[in-house]
Amino acid sequence: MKTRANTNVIPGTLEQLTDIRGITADKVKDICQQLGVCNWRELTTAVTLEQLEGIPSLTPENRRNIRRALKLDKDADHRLQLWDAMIQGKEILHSIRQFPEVKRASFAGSLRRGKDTIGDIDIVVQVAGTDRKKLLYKIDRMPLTDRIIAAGKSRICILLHNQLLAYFYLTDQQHYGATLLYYTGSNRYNFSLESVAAQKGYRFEPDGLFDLKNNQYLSTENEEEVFRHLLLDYTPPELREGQELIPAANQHKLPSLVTFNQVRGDMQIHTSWSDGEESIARMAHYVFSVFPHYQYMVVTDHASRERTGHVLRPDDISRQAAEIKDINDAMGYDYVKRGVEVDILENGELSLPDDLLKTFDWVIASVHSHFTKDNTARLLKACDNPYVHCIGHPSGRLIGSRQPYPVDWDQVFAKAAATGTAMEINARPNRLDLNDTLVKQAIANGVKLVIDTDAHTLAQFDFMQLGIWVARRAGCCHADILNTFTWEEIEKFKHSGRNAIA
Ligand code: DGT
Ligand code: CA
Ligand code: ZN
Repeated sequence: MKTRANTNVIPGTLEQLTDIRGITADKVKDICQQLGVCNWRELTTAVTLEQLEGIPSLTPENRRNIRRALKLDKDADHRLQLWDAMIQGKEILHSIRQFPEVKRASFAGSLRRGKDTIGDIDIVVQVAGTDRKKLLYKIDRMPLTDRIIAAGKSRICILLHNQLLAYFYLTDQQHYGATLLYYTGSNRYNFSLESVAAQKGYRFEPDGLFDLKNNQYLSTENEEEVFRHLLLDYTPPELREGQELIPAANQHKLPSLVTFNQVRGDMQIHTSWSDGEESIARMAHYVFSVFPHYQYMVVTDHASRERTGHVLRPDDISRQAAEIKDINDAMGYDYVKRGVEVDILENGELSLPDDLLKTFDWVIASVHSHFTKDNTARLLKACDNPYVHCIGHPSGRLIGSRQPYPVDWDQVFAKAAATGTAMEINARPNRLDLNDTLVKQAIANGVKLVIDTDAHTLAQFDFMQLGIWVARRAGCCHADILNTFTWEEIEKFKHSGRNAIA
């Protein structure tokens, strides 16, 4: 049984520190007296300055749990890739939505904004009634839960078996909108919402939107209601990274972001002709049935001199073309397009000669070697080749394991726009290349993007959603993304460049 702290000794809300696993009222008293902290802000500063180390009654585990509960235990080198966080987040949502106390639950934080890496999982939960003990008991027994780190009236923090932290923010029906908006962030975006709210006589808080005139919280059952009170258009989570779009949201000028349903086909796929695991026929039939809104899919096996292992050799090309023709004949139309991914060699030349390149429907040129040198010249030369339609994973980064190589992007994007060469948003979880910032720069230069999955297995076609997130965070609309167009329109783009289509 936990003892509540004596408020004569423990100032204000700091008694909530006893919500943290292993932190007794006596330990909170030690913290307050020995560090002289009186509120959460002072406590946060003291924890950041590692002053907890000087308190003998705290074990290392105590100190760690305090840092975890205050979100001060984040490690920039160990952020989870978006895909992995999404899989685990979905499993948590699936579990808690089965509890009768849970009326609504939604991702918040960086996971909802679709950032490429995630520090921790945030979930806003609408709970029925005030008895939250049962909920806590059930959360403790979810398959993914290792242990509960902190449990208070409005916030629960758990450690997952993989050491990731997940936070639940508990609210009710009337405050769900503002609470979800607050915990979706980002921090920078919240600061600007706080000042917009202040100008209108409100206070934007984690617990709701507080009306200073009437001294009460406004009812905000969903985020749309908060935006309406603040006289802003609904701003999708992906656009809530900074403050730049607040004026646009006020003047009805937010971009109409691209959606997954607008995608008409996947444009980078590897089959068993190179390093993929499935035949073309199996991939085609799978994609055709699982993604009914797709109208085409482009097979782009590696025709490489630099890769070891299985690649498409020049004398395979006509046999692969015959196989694709048979599949298309059976399907009744040209669903499968003939593409290829070639290497951009060190001198900027390509791994297939032009007379072979020009026989393909779609040619992706990618850097697969020399990842540390400045690759501007190689990319420029590849764009200049009239048979190259797209640059694959243009920056070369691998999240967590390889930095992007140096490139003068102003030059490359200007060249891509001038030559009508598309840039890829490769949606593999460890690539997400181009990233959101570079995509923003690319579209500002009039460059078209292609979002594709680089699928080597059937399950990897699901990565498309990650690429959509990158594009949306960059503010891309349908017109910026080539594979939201019909194949006929893509043919026009291939022949006449970016001005050929809207
Ligand atoms: P992460 O977890 O590092 O990937 O990034 P976020 O954006 O998920 O940040 P996190 O988990 O620290 O907090 C979730 C959201 O809660 C954050 O995006 C905005 C909101 N938030 C948290 N702390 C503060 C704060 O001190 N001030 C304001 N204005 N917002 C906060
Ligand atoms: Ca987070
Ligand atoms: Zn590649």
